[in-house]
Amino acid sequence: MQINRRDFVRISAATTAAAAGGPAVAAAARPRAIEWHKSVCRFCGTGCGVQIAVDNGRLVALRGDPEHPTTKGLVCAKSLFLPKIVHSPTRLKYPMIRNAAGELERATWDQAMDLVADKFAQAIRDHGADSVAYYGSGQALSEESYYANRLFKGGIGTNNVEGNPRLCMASAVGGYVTTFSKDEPMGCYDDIDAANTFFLIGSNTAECHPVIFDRIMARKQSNRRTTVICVDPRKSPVQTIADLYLQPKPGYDLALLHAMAQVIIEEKRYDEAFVAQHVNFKTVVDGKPLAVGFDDYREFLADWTPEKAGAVCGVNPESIREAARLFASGPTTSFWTMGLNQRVHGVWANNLVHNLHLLTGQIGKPGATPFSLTGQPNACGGVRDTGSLCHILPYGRVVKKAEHRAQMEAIWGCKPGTIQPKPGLNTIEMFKALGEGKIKAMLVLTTNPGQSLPNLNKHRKAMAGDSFLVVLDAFPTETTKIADVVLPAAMWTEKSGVFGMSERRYQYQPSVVTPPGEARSDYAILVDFARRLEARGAIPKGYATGKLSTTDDCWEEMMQASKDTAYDFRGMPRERLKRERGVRWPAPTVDHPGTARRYVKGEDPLLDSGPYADASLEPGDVKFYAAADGKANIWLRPVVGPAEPPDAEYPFVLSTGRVLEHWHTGTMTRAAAELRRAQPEAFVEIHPKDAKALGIRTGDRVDIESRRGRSTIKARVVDMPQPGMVFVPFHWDDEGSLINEVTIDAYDPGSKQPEFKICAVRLSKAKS
Ligand SMILES: Nc1nc2c(c(=O)[nH]1)N[C@H]1C(S)=C(S)[C@@H](COP(=O)(O)OP(=O)(O)OC[C@H]3O[C@@H](n4cnc5c(=O)[nH]c(N)nc54)[C@H](O)[C@@H]3O)O[C@H]1N2
Ligand SMILES: Nc1nc2c(c(=O)[nH]1)N[C@H]1C(S)=C(S)[C@@H](COP(=O)(O)OP(=O)(O)OC[C@H]3O[C@@H](n4cnc5c(=O)[nH]c(N)nc54)[C@H](O)[C@@H]3O)O[C@H]1N2
Ligand code: SF4
Ligand SMILES: [Mo]
Repeated sequence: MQINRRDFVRISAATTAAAAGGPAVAAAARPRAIEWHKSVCRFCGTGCGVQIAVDNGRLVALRGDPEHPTTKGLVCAKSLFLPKIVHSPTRLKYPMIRNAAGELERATWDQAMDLVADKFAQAIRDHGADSVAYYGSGQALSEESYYANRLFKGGIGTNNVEGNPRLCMASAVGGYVTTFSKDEPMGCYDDIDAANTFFLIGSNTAECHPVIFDRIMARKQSNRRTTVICVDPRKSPVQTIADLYLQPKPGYDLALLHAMAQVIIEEKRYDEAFVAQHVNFKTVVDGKPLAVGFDDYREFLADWTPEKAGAVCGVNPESIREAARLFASGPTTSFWTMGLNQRVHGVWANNLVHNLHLLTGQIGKPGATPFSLTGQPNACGGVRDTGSLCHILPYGRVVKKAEHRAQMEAIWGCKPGTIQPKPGLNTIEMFKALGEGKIKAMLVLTTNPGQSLPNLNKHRKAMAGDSFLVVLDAFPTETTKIADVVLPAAMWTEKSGVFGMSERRYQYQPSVVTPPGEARSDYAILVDFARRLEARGAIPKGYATGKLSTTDDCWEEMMQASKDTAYDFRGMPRERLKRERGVRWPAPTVDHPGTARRYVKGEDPLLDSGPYADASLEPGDVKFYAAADGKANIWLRPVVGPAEPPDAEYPFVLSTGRVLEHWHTGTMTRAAAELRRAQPEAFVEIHPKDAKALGIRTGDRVDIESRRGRSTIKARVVDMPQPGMVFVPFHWDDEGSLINEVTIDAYDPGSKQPEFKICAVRLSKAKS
């Protein structure tokens, strides 16, 4: 079947809309032998409920699950090809060890695992616990991340636990924590059906969270008062449904957000009672937070009138005023993703969106919520909630607090003092340390840093160097190419466990087919690894399994670890999750239905009992209970531009991101011929004005060069990026086309998230 992209996008829209009906890819299915199972899409953080058909031990079809309470039978195109991807002939099937000639050679599991355990145990013995590291993923199951975190922090005794959510959600975490004192969105997808204003900033919702986008469109169709504001320097498909489109200069929308607040105050559109009751104002002086007042905020904003801000961010002042008015009228739901997070001021950008919600009281009521869309299927439940980053511990705890360490040591059954008080290395520092030989052994799981890290020339060298790199993946990748040991992993429905998506819903995915060749689940591999470390004395006796031999056992411990925390999900035993279409935490008891809106009395059970209970509240009252005084913070943040703005030598802004049909480094989606055909190769979008000046036409090969590296990629001349900006998706790995060799690894000092969205480049038509 030959389909071009236009057909493809049409088909995807149709399948998204119609998926509630019947099986969309059921042609191969013979009704007699088919069994249908409920499951979860393994791609984006929307977390769509799906049904999958198994025939003779193989996945043969996928359809949206019409019984799913919030995704309601909708799915997008990528998920329809999951059965094909899982059964792709290109899957990794056997363990492999790099031989003396530098080639990967098939090995037995015992050989490979003994080598891995020897190398880690030796590093720990000779160089200490901090000479080893774990680099995981928001696509691993919750139990996998929890177990790895437990093994490294509580077993080995190192906080060198990181993962790709550092590249993705760290600034959103920083934003929620600094504003509300706890991570994770408080709203839910139901809010879409009640919102009148959608503020979509730095999110290509149409291509990256298509089912959420469909739901926004459905709201717009059914309610004529609904307006969509889109803020993006590039005209992504979101802009096509926007009633108001603001196109700021890349990296300067902090000015725009302050100007909206300035208008809201100036025109008295703020919610005085809400602010008085629920908000503190804060600034930072000499590196320390300082409480200020509403008048200080008003004064601070005087520098950010729409005229002044417009001059900085390039948006016309009247549009800023209109955006502010629409925002204040509400109910307003904001969605944002990497356009705000992947910035050196990502945390501040997140704070400034929260500021607008707090100022206008657009929070804690139906349709009104600041909602950071999570990228990966399990960045929220799996990595943020389980605390699998270098500075945090499960369920809102942090390594710096002695009390939190002691709690986790008791739950994990490790010796007091095992968990280190100092955060480990963050992702960029960790790969730097690998290159410098300070990290001697690293385990990489369900992520492909050999393609997805910024400033790749530097970090690939580190990965390919003398240190020992072991990679668990389902497909060959740019990272397996340079690994010392490659372990074949079972993927998606070849294993069972939990995914937790953007709206705090934890969903169970059953194992329904067997993995190819000798592939094993990541959990089984981790447990095997831990047992071998135990045998070598690198972790205490009995720590490897304790009671955690299976993901089911692990889930039991995880539920208990959430007791008395703001995440309480003790009401979600396995049996319940197997039966229901997921449950949104908090859900402290099995009879609790789950929480649509956190921090709202009458909805959030934590306001009724437990450490955060408050009997003085009336139903509907809001309390940001994670803060000692129950209030949230409006931050007075400075406006600062990107780390590397364009200049005379490198006059263009390079921005990178995604397309509908592919997933990240493309290892999975390129395995489906239909997706590959729809978007076969890397491209760079260039504005027609710039293309004309450079003599470049669609189809020409273009050299894109930064201070760090060069890619050569085919041009698409389109009026999508603004003049002076080019856009490249990072899904392809053909020779010379790795765009991350060009990007910058400067990162936000708070969240440590790199600025994938902005760096300076020069462009020229390639010689050949
Ligand atoms: N099809 C598909 N869907 C996916 C993924 C995928 O790989 N493919 N990945 C998933 C993951 S992990 C993630 S993190 C999400 C990412 O989802 P998104 O963040 O929506 O996607 P991106 O394409 O990375 O970037 C979004 C937009 O940010 C804009 N942007 C760049 N600079 C700025 C700026 O300075 N200000 C503002 N306001 N906007 C800016 C870009 O122009 C771009 O349109 O998608 C998830 N969904
Ligand atoms: N230039 C640029 N770079 C970026 C970004 C950007 O916007 N621009 N975005 C960043 C963001 S937000 C993200 S989230 C990262 C994503 O970056 P990565 O996580 O590196 O990208 P993926 O392709 O999702 O890698 C997941 C890998 O896991 C494998 N896999 C799938 N299922 C399983 C499984 O069950 N077990 C195991 N062991 N392996 C499995 C897949 O084959 C794949 O190789 O990229 C970051 N890099
Ligand atoms: S929107 Fe995301 S979760 Fe839903 S089907 Fe598409 S890729 Fe999967
Ligand atoms: Mo992401």
